[in-house]
Amino acid sequence: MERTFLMIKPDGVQRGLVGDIISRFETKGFTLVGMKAMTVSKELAEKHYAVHRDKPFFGSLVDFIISGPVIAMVWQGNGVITSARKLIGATNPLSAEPGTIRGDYGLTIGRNIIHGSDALETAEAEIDLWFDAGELIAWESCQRPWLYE
Ligand code: DAT
Ligand code: MG
Repeated sequence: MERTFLMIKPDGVQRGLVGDIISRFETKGFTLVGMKAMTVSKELAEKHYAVHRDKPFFGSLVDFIISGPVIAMVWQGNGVITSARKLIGATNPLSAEPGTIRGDYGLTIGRNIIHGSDALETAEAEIDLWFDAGELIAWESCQRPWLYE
């Protein structure tokens, strides 16, 4: 089953949005298979955003991610990578549709509340980067027959 890496950024934690955000993925039908509250080291933040290292916003992005606790999560389900990106909304919250997390809660691109992996390869790499195998659980929701035919 497909898995993705989601991370509620420090602004989402500080603003008390953790419960609402988790609820959106839970009620969609996805399964939470790993979660931890943590502060992020500079090294981990730089690795996670390595693809952006030459961008002008890289330094402020890393400083933001290490500025307070985050909630790192792995979610599982049919089409979860693309679906989670849709539930999250466009990178710039002002362009994100109402009903999406960023569209409902954000105002600026540098405070856009949550990260979600953008493709199968990045999801696998990010799960490996953020979690040890022993931190992920294998389980099946009792809702499964009512979510999948
Ligand atoms: P996403 O988080 O939607 O995958 P991304 O991978 O293009 O977006 O960029 C990673 C993060 O970097 C993004 O969530 C916020 C920040 N960012 C992106 N573009 C930016 C910009 N033009 N100015 C400031 N921050 C930016
Ligand atoms: Mg991205």
